[in-house]
Amino acid sequence: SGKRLRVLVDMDGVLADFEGGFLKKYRARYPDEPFISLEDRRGFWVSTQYGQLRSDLCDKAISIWQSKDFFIELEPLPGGVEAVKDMANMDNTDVFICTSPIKHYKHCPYEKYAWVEKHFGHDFLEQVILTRDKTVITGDILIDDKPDILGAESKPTWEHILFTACHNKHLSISPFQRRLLSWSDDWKAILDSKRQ
Ligand code: UMP
Repeated sequence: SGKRLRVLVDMDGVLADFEGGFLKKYRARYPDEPFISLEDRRGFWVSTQYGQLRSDLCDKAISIWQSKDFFIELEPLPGGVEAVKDMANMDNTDVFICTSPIKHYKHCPYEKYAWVEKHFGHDFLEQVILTRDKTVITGDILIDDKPDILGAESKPTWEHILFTACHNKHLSISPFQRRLLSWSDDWKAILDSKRQ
């Protein structure tokens, strides 16, 4: 009953394994440089933590995700693709993949579309939203691993569900914020809680 539910699902760190893909390619390209294990990751920005480790490592980290084939070769996170396909097939439910491309645009936006086509099929490209500001996109729920999602709209329409990732799992969040621990967690209950 009631109106349709609109779910926005982030890509990097929620559907695609950005952290794992980064670490693998960083270690392959810079085998003699120090690195941060996924267990030791803190803070959303990989480049910031590498810069704190040694200042020149910030640019080395950035060079990894600016490279051709970085985004297309990211592995899907467990259960994510299946969950989003299930969600998209539910009654009264619209799902959009809402993702922020990097400003080095040579490969990333293209490869984000190609990744969605590869894992969801060509028709699902209709559901892709590329934006650097998710606050101006309307929806009921935004499932995203970034703890602070800010932008031009100070009162976004969506409730942010924090998707647990290596960099945010130790964060204590407001008792009003909800988490999705993984795609094995009860995402259907979160959707149902927002239905009229
Ligand atoms: N990103 C950076 N620097 C980092 C980590 C990630 O630029 O240290 C990029 C990768 C994604 C974007 O393109 O930021 C994050 O997008 P969302 O997950 O917020 O959609």
